[in-house]
Amino acid sequence: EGHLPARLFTKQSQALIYNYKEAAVQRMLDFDNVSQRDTPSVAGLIHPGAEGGFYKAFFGFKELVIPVYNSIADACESCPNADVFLNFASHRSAYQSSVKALNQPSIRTVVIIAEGVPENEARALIALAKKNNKVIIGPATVGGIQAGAFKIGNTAGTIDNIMACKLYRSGSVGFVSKSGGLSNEMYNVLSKNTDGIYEGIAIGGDAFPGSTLTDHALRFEKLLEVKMIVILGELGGWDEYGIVEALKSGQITKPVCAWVSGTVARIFPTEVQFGHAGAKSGGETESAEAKNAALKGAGAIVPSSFEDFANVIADTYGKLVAAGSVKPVEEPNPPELPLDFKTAVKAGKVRKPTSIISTICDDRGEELTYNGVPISNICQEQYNVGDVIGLLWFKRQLPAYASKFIEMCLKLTADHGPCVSGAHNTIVAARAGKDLVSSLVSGLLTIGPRFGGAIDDSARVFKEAYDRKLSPEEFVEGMKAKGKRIPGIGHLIKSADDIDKRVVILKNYSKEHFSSSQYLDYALEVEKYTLQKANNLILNVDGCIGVLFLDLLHSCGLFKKEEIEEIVNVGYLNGFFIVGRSIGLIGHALDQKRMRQPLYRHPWEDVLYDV
Ligand code: Q5B
Repeated sequence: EGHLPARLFTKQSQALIYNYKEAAVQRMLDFDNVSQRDTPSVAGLIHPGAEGGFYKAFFGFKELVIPVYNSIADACESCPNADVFLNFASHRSAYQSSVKALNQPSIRTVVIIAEGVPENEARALIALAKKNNKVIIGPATVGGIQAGAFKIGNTAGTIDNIMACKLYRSGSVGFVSKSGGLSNEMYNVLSKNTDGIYEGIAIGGDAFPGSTLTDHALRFEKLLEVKMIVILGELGGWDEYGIVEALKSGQITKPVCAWVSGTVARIFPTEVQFGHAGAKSGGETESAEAKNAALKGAGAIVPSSFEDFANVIADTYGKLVAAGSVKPVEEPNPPELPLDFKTAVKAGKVRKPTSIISTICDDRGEELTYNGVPISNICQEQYNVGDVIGLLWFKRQLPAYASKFIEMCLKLTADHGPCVSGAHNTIVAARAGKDLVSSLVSGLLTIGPRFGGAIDDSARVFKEAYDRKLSPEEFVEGMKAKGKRIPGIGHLIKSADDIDKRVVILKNYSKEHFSSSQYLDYALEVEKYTLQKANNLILNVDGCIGVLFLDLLHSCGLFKKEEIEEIVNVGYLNGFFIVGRSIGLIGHALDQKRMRQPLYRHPWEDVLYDV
């Protein structure tokens, strides 16, 4: 004991954080800000196994980019100024990572947060630290803080607590405790009864702490800024007797206020294990009473109970002030820390226009809803894909025959062989080694005015022509005069002689279930006219879906006139071909990949070279 350097931290100290916790990083940086540090106390983060990169956090109002390293050695080499290693590894891996850190020349202090580090490993780490001249704080610790200079991880809790306890500026008390939780309480007590702490350390509650109460009390004795020492011990172990010896031998001369908690243990008839691994009521000498008595006997100022601790501290501090040993602190004006946006929103302190409006689903509650219908209802009540499309596209519950019609459209357009534009593109992309989504998208991109994808346009033109009461001849010749083809008319292989079965199925279904067929009837009159020109100018599958949907929208009684206009103008209906054909395109991509098909090259003889 007594081998630790007096000064562990300064206002320039920097840490590397292993297995970093985002909240702890931000709390350290917020502390830096209110302490008016010029440099952030976090030099780098270590995320073992990650690819490296950067992590963004706030340093005051500004965002800071902190490098992330994938090994301790890399981090230490890149950040030679960082001499504190803050280890957030679990109790399972704290040993290995701490050994690596203790072997780094640039690291001086290793803080081990994990609780439950095996005692043999803790002892091995202590031996290694001694050998390499390093300092360990922990295991099972929250860390420590040098007021206004450097804070370890979550020590002292939230920024509100730091402000309330004035930890952003230096006081004159050196405080050391076993418990991290109680150290937060003591920062409060000390801020009210003294000018606050110079430094506070929680050594951790294990039976074998990396540094002891005595180690830190001896450091405080050497630090000129520390005028009095406050110690909060606990039952179990003999650490407090080191302080007794140091007081007796004159190694500690500064006033020491001490309290050993755990006096309650005497009311239990048998040995009691308290929260900390080291807090065990063992033999008589390990009891809180015995240790308090020994400390008092050696000259420490010991209260009669924990409740009286604050009075004892205030009294001791008052005497130092009266003797002129402590000069009143000049209160700095710490910068106000901006509220985090999320915190401010939660507290109802800010308002901000939203960037996105969504009216179709809500994923914020316990259960996702599609247009207000919980997904469990969708499954339990046997909603089909057509019903889901009804909720998410049309924002209403469609009648069963309509949902079934949508499903038929999806099934009938799912595929039309490998030779059509979409499938061909998908096959070529898959054979070029592209992934599933690229192959799918390559096929989907052909959907448009010529290849399937003429549904919306056909609904638009047939609706306009019918609503304007154009005769089929006027409509067809009018389009021709404008140099336009009629969307939904014509097919490359299907004709009046080789009818498209898909169209037949859709027409039959509509006859059976739809209460009106005005647009279909009109389209069939148009078809009669175009078939006079060429027998492939049939009402094709796109055209048929387009006009049937017009009939459905008009006859189901769920849509107003303006809503139908909007559906047609916005262009909902190609969605059926896109969703349906995606099924087939995925099938083609998988088919090619399954058969390990090589790169496709179109044959020369199939190209007319006319250069
Ligand atoms: N003529 C589909 O053309 C095709 C006319 C027309 C008036 C028309 C053509 C067209 C509109 C777009 C459309 C969806 C390119 C089709 C689909 C999905 C698919 C595919 C599959 C699947 C076929 C010959 C004469 C010319 C033209 C005239 C042609 N179309 N007149 N309105 N619409 N349709 N697309 O056969 O006087 O000689 O100059 O663009 O609805 O893609 O299975 O393959 O599931 O994957 O090459 O079913 O109709 O006709 O260019 O030789 O023209 O007919 O003006 O007259 P063709 P062309 P003229 S469903």
